[in-house]
Amino acid sequence: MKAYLDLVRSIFEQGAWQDNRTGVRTLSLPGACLRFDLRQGFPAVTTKRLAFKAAMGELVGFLRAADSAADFRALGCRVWDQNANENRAWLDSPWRDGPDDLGPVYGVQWRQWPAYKLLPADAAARIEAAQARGYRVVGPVQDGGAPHVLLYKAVDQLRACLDALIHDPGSRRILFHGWNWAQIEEMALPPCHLLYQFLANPATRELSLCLYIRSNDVGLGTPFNLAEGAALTHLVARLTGYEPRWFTYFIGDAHIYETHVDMLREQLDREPLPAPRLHLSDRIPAYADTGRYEPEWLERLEPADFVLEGYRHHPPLTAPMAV
Ligand code: UFP
Repeated sequence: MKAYLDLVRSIFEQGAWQDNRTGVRTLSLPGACLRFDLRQGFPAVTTKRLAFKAAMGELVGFLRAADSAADFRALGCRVWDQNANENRAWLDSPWRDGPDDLGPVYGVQWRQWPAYKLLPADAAARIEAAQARGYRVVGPVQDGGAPHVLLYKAVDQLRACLDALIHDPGSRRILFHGWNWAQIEEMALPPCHLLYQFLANPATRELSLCLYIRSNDVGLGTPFNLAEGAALTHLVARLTGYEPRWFTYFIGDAHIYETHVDMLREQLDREPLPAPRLHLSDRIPAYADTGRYEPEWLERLEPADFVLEGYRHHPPLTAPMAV
């Protein structure tokens, strides 16, 4: 994880202090990129202890379209508690539906992105085409003084990516997105990691991921987000018949909170240890071996299906999360 420490160092060297909505200042660097060869090991931070189980609990919550902090807690992940129940702006929001509610965050967009079509009532061919793509008629409506039909479907973007990896792997359009403009205000936290693009090479049987994160808390968020992105690449590769290869991680606003400076300076004084390896439970079927495509494993997974092997790390370090 030298790449992580290099990022921390470059923020200390080139970043500038900035105010933000949390009230805790950050040292920010606009634009950064980390790249990992997943064949060489799993990108777990070693200069402190990575909360691996909690990270996998969060990832499994995303895969199940979790929308409440209670769902994440049940999976062993408490990182959503504060965002659900302590952020003043969210507590006052008309969209918040009681304690623990998060709104349609991450996984809801990944698995159930709401899509609507408003079509003229006489556009029979288009209405039929939409229905053939899974849209159902919500009802007749008037729009602009003319009769229309409103249609709806929940788009399972992640599943569509897996389908494409099976049926059209050379495609350069295999991606899912979390930034749904129509629902941003309904979320406890607008997505940080928001654009995931899978790149498959049927010739080498390698699967790569490019991940874009608009805003990243480098002290607490980055280690978590790296682990989740890499684990997702392993999982998708297993289910679609590939080996995980390149994981490229793009950051928009890469920042260090003022309250994390000591923790990160301490980590820079520590020598990184060799990367561990990720073992995915044997119960998750490998498409490469079985030839059977079983995307329903996306929902069946448990956090314990991800096991980190040979993980050596320096003593744990903690710092408060800015909410
Ligand atoms: N943050 C991350 N990774 C995440 C996540 C949040 O680093 O997966 F959900 C951090 C980034 C930032 C804050 O410090 O949370 C979000 O604040 P904002 O929306 O103002 O960028």
